[in-house]
Amino acid sequence: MTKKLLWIIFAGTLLMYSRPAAALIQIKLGVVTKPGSAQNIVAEKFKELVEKASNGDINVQIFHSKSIGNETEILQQIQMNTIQMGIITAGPFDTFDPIVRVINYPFMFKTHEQADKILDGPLGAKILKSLERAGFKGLCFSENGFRDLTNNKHPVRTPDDLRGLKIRVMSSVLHKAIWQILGANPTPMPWPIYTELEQGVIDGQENPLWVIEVYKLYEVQKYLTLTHHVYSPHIDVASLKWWKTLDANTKDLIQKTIYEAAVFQRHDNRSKNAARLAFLKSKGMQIEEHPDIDAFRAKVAGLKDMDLYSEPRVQALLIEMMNATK
Ligand code: EAX
Repeated sequence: MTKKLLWIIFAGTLLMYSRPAAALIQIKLGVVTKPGSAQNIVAEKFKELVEKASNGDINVQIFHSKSIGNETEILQQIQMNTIQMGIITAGPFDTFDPIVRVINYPFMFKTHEQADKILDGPLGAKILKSLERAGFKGLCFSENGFRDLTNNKHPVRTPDDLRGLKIRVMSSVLHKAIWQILGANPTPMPWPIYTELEQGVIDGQENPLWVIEVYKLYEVQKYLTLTHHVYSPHIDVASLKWWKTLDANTKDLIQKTIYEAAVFQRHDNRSKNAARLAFLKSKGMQIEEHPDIDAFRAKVAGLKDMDLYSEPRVQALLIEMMNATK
């Protein structure tokens, strides 16, 4: 063996064992909400699991509380790979890929178990796969939960009670259409919206119970109606551009740990709902627990025939999903 070759082997061995302590893969992960939120619980659990499973080779830095922009802006940064991952509510995805409207179709999912079965199964996989055309690697679904309505004007039991109510909705064509067809006056706005509610720029909003508690919306909203009108998942995504640079083992590890974090968070969220309702009552919210859901459902029935579902692949998946969730 030549001296030179020996030297190369020696140097190579040295390099292998003297790897710097810094992580090999840095992941910047964006969520729009604050610590204690559903999205942050997924993010923190994922960080814990993936850093441990990779022995520190992967490091996750979480950006929360709008520190890198609203949800649409985070998604744009993920497309460009300036941010590698995000835990983002499905609503604002619908301008990037209309197929996401299928999972946000009102009254589609009846139970948490059904949502899990569909979203973790082949239909959910179709949606995750479709996101590649917009530059996202869809990894899995965690949850915001079933959305309920709050407002500060009067109790709401039927769609007739919505007339004239100014409701903040997510930046989503579908969510705006839902509240328009129900007879309210919807305004899309990015999250958060406490000040707008406080100042009366809007009368109400719709979100799962954890949001009303964590963001203290009970301070500025008197009436809560358990409409459960939309099951609202988060889509846990990576930048497709970035994803393509990873080796198979790293991809597996990320895929496995993000899913574990998602399942952990879904259960965590569901286990707290009864206590949240009691808490909101104790804070003086007036709660309509049994609104006329059939009337709400009848009002939104025409949505499936509207333009926002007209693209053939979107329409086809909508029908498939409706049949699977009957
Ligand atoms: O979790 O903008 C919204 O209403 C979303 O639900 C937000 O991510 C809060």
